[in-house]
Amino acid sequence: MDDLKQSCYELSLPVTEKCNAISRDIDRANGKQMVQILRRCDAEIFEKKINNDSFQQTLYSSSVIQTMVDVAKRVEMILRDPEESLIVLSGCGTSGRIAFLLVTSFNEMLKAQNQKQICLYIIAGGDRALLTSQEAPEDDPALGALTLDKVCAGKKRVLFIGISCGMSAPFVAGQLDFCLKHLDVFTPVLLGFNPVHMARSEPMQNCSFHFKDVAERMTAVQRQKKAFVLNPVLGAEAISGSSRMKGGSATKIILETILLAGHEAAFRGKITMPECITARITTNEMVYETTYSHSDELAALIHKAGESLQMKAHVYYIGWHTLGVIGLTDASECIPTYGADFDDIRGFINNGFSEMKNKEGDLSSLGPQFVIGHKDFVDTILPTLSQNDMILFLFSVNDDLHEVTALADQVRRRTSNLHAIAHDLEKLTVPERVCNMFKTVLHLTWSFTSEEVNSFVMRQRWELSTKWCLNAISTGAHVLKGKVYMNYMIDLRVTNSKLYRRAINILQRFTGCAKSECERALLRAIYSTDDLSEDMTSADVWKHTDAANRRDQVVPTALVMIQCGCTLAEARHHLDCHPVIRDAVSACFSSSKNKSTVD
Ligand code: S6P
Repeated sequence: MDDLKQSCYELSLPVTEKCNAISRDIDRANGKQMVQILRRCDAEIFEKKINNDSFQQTLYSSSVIQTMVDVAKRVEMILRDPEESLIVLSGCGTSGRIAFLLVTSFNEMLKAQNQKQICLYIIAGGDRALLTSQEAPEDDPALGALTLDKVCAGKKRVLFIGISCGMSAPFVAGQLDFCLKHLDVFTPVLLGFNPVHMARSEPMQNCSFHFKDVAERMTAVQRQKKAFVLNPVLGAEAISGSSRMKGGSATKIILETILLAGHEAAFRGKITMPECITARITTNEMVYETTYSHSDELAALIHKAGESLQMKAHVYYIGWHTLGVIGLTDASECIPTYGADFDDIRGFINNGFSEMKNKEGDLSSLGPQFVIGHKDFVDTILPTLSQNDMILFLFSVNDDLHEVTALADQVRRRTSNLHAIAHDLEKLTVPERVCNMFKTVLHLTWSFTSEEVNSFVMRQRWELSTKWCLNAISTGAHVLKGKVYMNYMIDLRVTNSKLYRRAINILQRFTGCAKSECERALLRAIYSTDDLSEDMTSADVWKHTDAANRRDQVVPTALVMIQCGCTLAEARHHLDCHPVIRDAVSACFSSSKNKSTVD
């Protein structure tokens, strides 16, 4: 694509789908360079201006901080008068998983103080989506509204926070629309990371409105403080569209800040001021600094995980308490993001589901993806563990270190490929004999005020830091495996309408062809034919994504077909000859370049 065409094309994309110039060459980077690239991309979360554009509001913008203050005041109101009230956090994929983590932690905090647990999470696809990829329910606005209606039945006051990083999920749009129709009960909040005019404007399943419509209606109602849109811009993701990274981190930072501020106001009489919100964000910025200051160890862990995946072996995260949840979340995201198998990167948590405290309880009967306890790891994985498998322990000094050492001991009897991310405190460090059990230890020592020690705040920072590390490790490992071309995950699974659009965008981006041509090639790959029937071309997106769910490599196949002007069979043959996607795409571009030179 020539430069002008390319920049017009980029401009047309919402920020969350754009290609980040910082990570453009991430596919050629080694572990150390990758850490630096990710560090710079994550720094954008806290930047005052993105791309020197002073019109875009960012996390520290006064308008964003003020909206956070306003929403925190709603939290305070509900905490002061919890009878018949609820705070609901809802989202799809990673956004739903972060909602789950925040809600369970916040409820724990309320319980510890003998307060009513008034927080609830909704994740599209139900609790199974906490551990596996359930992308299709994301497309259903009616399901979103229905689920919300059900959980709020009989409530008089509900603060609803709908999270959609890309401001695109129909499931969340349906819920916000429902709230807007019942403003007597609901105060809706939209959390996302695009300007409102970039919210998605495609039609939704059986629906008369689209996401952008809802976002605009929300903005209009915001003037009367009956609804709130929280949408700072964070810059593009390091892997284009992968909102589990910056989007997920910023969701955690923003909502924890709001919930805690509301809590402090309700129970400690601390009036929520913009300065307290800003100070909390700055603390998270320090977590970012501290985490990335361990770049050598992080690079070593990326390298190790990459080696394991390259050898078709596995990476296992063994986490304690909420660090276990962070591990499970990161692992489950590799399935939709990188088309990974569920056991390529897998997470385990102490005490399994009883530690998760999810709504639907023990899901282990649903299949091997739902087997998540340390004991399950010992029973099912440990006996077959090989030296190529990487094991990564995630714990803090507050966890049961006897348990940590006992399990590490068991693992060491089978492999030395054992590493750890360990958090401790200046005044309470993880003993050296524990650290010595691991080959690489990313050892983070934190300084907390005496008020913060043993508080939820401390745990939240460890979680965020661990999230940054694991995102870097799993992203880096898949890049090293050759799953990424430039900073695009080309071999994405086209399992919902957002991913269908992204697939067409990627094809346009790399071939420079018209949208219609790219869509035809994509459909040929999805329906596995060179001759598309009328039925196929006229079907709606949901039919396409349903069919695409059962096919492998649809986007690479379409790309090769367009680029080389070849048949489906020829394209598949080309991909079979190059098992590494990055090499397949490079080879296809160089062969088509040579061909056009000869022509
Ligand atoms: C993204 C992740 C997805 C998203 C989900 C919701 O890295 O794989 O599961 O979280 O699609 O996206 P959004 O934009 O509505 O938060």
